Amino acid sequence: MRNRRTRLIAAPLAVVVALALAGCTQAQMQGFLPSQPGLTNHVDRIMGLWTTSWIVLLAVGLTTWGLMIWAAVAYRRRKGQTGLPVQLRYHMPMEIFFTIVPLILVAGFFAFTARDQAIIEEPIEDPDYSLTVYGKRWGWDFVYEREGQEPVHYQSIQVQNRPDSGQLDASTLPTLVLPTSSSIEITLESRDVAHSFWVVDFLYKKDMLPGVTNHMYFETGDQEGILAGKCAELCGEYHASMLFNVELVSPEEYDAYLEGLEQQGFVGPIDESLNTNTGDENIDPDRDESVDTTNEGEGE
Ligand SMILES: [Cu+2]
Repeated sequence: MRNRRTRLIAAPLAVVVALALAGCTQAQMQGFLPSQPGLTNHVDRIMGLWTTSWIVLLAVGLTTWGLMIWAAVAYRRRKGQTGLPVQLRYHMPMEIFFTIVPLILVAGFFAFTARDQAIIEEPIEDPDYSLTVYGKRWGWDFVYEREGQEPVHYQSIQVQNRPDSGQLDASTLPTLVLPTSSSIEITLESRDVAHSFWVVDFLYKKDMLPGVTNHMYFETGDQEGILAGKCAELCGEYHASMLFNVELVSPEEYDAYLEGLEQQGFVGPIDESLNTNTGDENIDPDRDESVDTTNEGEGE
């Protein structure tokens, strides 16, 4: 009897699971995250953490909802019943169960998140390419380091709107060029207020804070293409148009792009001397001391 019932449940369940997995599109397999496997050395790991978490949470949710519905139906008030049903209290096995299981879940999520975060944040000692990105209201500066040569740079202004429609003019988006199949270190800085550097398909964003230097490290895959980037920290009136493109090109094209910047005269580091919020340690000692140098009352 028991075997038969198990088979009755197990067979259709196996069919459903097999069909669900076989029919999964790539978008479903990666939990609808906007990326492609292998785009960087981190995206597969991030997709794995995301989809596994969802599977565990859905299992918890289905079990909990199932038990709630079952309890409501099985222990409903029958005809002729009055008063309270038998009350269950201090049921130790059950209390231990609903204390331990959530603890295991939280500890598990924490452990896997901490493990993946540690791997993603691990610095690359000798990256193939290094660059610095400055966030500024409301654009981006890109400084490309070169071995044994002065860096070259690309300085953007704010994205423009089309005069006819008022819509954003995509042709004025700044473009960050990155080489494929390379290890890359990006140093993140802010020229004024808090911004956040987000390449959507990298499934990764990191704060750009005035006076703080952050880093991100990754290896690109061999896929070329254009990706969307944006500021992910509300930074003022035109935050929403603080967008950029990331163009993934072969290392040869990357070198040629840097060469082109040099020929246009964009040589030099455009460093923190261009910052508009320099912080106390950088204040020019010759400046007029009678001027209030604090930010108080600026309403930022
Ligand atoms: Cu911003």
